[in-house]
Amino acid sequence: MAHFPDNPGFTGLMRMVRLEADIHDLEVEGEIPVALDGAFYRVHPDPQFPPKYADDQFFNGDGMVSQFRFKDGKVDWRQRYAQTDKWKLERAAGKALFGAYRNPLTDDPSVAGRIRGTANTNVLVHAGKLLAMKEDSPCLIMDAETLATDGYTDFGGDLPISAFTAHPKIDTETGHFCGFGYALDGPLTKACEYFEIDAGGKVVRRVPFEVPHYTMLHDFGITADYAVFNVSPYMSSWEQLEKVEPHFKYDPALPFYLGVLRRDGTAPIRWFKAEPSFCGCHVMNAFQDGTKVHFDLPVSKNNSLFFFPDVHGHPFDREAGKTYLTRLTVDMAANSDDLTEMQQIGAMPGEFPRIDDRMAGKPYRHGWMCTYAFDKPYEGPPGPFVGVINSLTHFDLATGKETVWWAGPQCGIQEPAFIPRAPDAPEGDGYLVALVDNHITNYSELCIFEALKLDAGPIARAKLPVRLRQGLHGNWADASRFHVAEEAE
Ligand code: V55
Ligand code: FE
Repeated sequence: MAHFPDNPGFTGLMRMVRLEADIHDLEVEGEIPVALDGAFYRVHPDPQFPPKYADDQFFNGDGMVSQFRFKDGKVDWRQRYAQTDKWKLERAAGKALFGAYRNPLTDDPSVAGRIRGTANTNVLVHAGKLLAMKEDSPCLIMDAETLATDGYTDFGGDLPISAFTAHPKIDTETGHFCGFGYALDGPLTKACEYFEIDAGGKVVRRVPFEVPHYTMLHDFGITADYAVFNVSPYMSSWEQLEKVEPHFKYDPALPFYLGVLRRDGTAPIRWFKAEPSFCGCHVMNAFQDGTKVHFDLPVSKNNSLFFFPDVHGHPFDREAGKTYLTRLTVDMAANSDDLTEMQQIGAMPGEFPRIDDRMAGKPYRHGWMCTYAFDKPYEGPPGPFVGVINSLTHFDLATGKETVWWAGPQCGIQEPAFIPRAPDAPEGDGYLVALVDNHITNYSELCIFEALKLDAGPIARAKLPVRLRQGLHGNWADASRFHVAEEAE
């Protein structure tokens, strides 16, 4: 009997979905662009079994991957669990064996040393495979068409690391997949590695480095020459893991750091420091301008993730936790390692920043985020993520213009993704897709917008007969990328 905890983490708007299904030809309102041939993939945490701890973190749920397959103006939907080693071991046992989020001290002895990953954070197609990622574990491989799980990979032995980021970047100049791993000498260690995997799936670069202290190294940015890492003042300790407290806590007394590493590994990483610190998590983009490195991300004065509590016990400060798009700039020619140049570049607060991914690492103009239109009414039930993530905003960084679409009083929005109109279309010329969840009717729909005309509303809505759980990240892949191109004979 699956008795899930009777608390707001698992009931109401946070109720599990646990549904693996196929729907051929979703109901559509409006017109799906006929030329689109590919799939939008996204993932949400969705515990297969009741957790061992009733207060378990949302981030600990098993990865549930959704695929929206676009072809000939139709959309098919498929949803499958990422069958991690954890998922298989627990399926065989009929119950949870792994304990609290990122806390191996809480696991059943029968799974000691097994990979704890949930593959619940991001899904992206590279080298003909769907990669399902969780930053504490190796990379899980799935079939881009069927969503069948292949298993964890170490890339033919070329990347034997214990952890693989969930926020890779594709450098469109080289076709390289750029990523990193952290805590590579074991839980809470400072050892990290930057790596690149070419378009054929071969590991071509490995550059070790260390963080100033163990932290949540969640996202990063690339530029033509550099990999750039943001360290917000999140920390952990064996003491808090022994007490089964949250894995991460926020210590405002720690500095904020920006680490700049040459992608070719020819110089040690350089850490720029800002005090007093601030908080940033997801990265919109980074780029170089001469010796300067610009790094754009939503930033708040204090902790923005309420479920990672303040280390000194201060209550969560909603106002200081509001994130605004901000440009951090460092000069690689400067002698000082102080990070002092910081400019707010967006007015709407929000998170889940995206770009036209072809612009990763380059000077760019267009960005999109989920935003918080606090002046709008909300009719849904209360819940941890609710009544807040209610709009999508396009940021034109050349003109400063912001264009907002509000999803209405009943709805929440999940992270968008950009789809170019054609492979060679100019930056921003294409579509934005985002899941819109109705908290009253309990249905989700995938909304498709003209990316530069959000205020016109969706041009099409592909409708699900269920509401998906709040998710994390996802990406579009053209059908030509579902398999590696055959070598010409
Ligand atoms: C994040 C998400 C995670 C995680 C660590 O958004 C950080 C940040 C979904 O899992 O494990
Ligand atoms: Fe993330």
